Amino acid sequence: MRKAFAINAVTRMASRHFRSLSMIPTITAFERSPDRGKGLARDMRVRWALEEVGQPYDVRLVSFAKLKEPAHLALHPFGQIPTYEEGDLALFESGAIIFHIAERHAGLLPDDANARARAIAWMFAALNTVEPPIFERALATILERDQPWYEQRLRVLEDSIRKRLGDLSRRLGDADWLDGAFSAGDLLMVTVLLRLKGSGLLNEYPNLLVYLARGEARPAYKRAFAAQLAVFTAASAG
Ligand SMILES: N[C@@H](CCC(=O)N[C@@H](CS)C(=O)NCC(=O)O)C(=O)O
Repeated sequence: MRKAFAINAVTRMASRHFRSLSMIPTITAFERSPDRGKGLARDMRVRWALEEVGQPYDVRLVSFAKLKEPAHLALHPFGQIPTYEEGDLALFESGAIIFHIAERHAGLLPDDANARARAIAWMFAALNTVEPPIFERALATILERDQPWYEQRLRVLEDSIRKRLGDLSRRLGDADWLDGAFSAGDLLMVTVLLRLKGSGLLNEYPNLLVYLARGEARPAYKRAFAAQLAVFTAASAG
């Protein structure tokens, strides 16, 4: 009985492994990214994760109108990108997608259980603690620029961002990555910080500037960036 169970478990593991090797996942991305190819849309982080682990992928481009149609809403309840389809699995939320990729492939999460748990904590920290004020600021600069409260709101948001950046900068110190080797936590943190490029806010934290540049210098990042930029360039030419 016990032997049969073990064989079944091995068969399941082998079939999972084979599926993950043989199936090309499809992700969704904007047909025309509002960031004009700067790599800020969240498909970029998924592309980067897939490039890091060497997993080929297909991309289905989606218009803003299509995002809110039933076919896409069946994949993504909030009508957004990115989504991820792999065989009979459909996922939404960039963090969940990257976690899934990191679980299936080597290279984005350490093998040691405690180090792995800490890397996952950094994934949550990037998305849950650092990204919100940065994203709110980006939205405010687009949607609230003409409002009488704009300057005050910007100041409040930038104070929150500085607090997060100061803490992050202190923790990073002169290390290359947040906790040992590069992980999915760094991948997400770098993509979150990218939105601050050009804001001047990162200039106050030289080690974060270097950290960001270190992320952007990774070959997998460059391939992902070029792929998403190619979509924007083709859409602009057409
Ligand atoms: N928390 C989600 C956010 C997804 C999200 O905000 N996607 C944006 C593009 S980066 C989008 O699809 N916006 C269009 C919309 O919300 O209508 C994730 O990390 O995947």
